[in-house]
Amino acid sequence: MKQYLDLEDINDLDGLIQKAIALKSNPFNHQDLGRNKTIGLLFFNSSLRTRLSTQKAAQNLGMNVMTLDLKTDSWQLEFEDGSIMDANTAEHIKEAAAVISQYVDIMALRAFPTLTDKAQDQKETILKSFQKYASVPVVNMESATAHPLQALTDAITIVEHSTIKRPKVVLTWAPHPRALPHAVPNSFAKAMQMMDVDFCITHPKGYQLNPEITRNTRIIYDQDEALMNADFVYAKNWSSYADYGKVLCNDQSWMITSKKLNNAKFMHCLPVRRNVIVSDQVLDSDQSLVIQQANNRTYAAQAVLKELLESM
Ligand code: AN0
Ligand code: CP
Repeated sequence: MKQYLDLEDINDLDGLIQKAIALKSNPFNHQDLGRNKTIGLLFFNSSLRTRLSTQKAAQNLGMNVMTLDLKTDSWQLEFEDGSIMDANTAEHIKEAAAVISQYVDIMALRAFPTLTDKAQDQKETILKSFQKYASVPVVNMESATAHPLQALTDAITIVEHSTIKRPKVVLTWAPHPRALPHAVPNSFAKAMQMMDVDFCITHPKGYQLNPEITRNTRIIYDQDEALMNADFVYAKNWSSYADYGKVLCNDQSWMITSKKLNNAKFMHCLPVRRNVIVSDQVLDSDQSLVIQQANNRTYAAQAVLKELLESM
């Protein structure tokens, strides 16, 4: 593996899932692989899980870790080519990415979408600019349109907890007071399309995800119908894609309750708003996998970093 920008960078998803599960049993088996190698974790946005689990994954492989909060601790970056930089931006991505590449062997980046400029978000301007001007592999820690470390985690969790060969997996939209990105549902949908699962998506009208991503997936507008006989229910809020970045409805009847979940397992990437996205009763029950999911973030990241280190 030369980079991890999206699910397409994975050659063999089933193989990578098995490698992650093996690392979970023996996390310190490859301590020499990362010796004298450094990863730089670069954040434009907040994070709890991604920051700590990626650091832990790198440390398990013997790597050194440096973290930079680009929003608060560094210079404001310019991404436009040929720009006359006489306003707020102090440093161009050309220098920034080239300089950081001299300090690190792998660069990992978190950069959320604007949710106002659809064209810029869809082009992945920030992630792609780092990749263009960096001379080291780049890892996506959630970009404008994708969260592939989360999706790999979710795939691992489903494999670990499946009791049948081809489980039914439902991605359901759930209400949230603020406009949220499409990255998590996009990447989850892509991962499920790569796996042998019975997958469908349910959301209110107006919340269709990018049709290029969901084109082969069943969309069911009736949540109760979609949830019927589900083995895994993955809840997530996202803002409208068609009416870009807008919150069109906040219908509380879409919140996941014990009655809706029935016998399925509950999944969410976290952070989750209790009693908005999902009821306390579900989150506090044995049917919730959210804590196990968050644990798997370490082994998903470790599997990816191991592949990158082995390709150097
Ligand atoms: C982010 C999102 O929805 O993409 C990060 C999730 C991992 N969530 C929030 O901003 C609450
Ligand atoms: N799931 C996830 O990416 O969480 P953080 O935003 O806390 O990193």
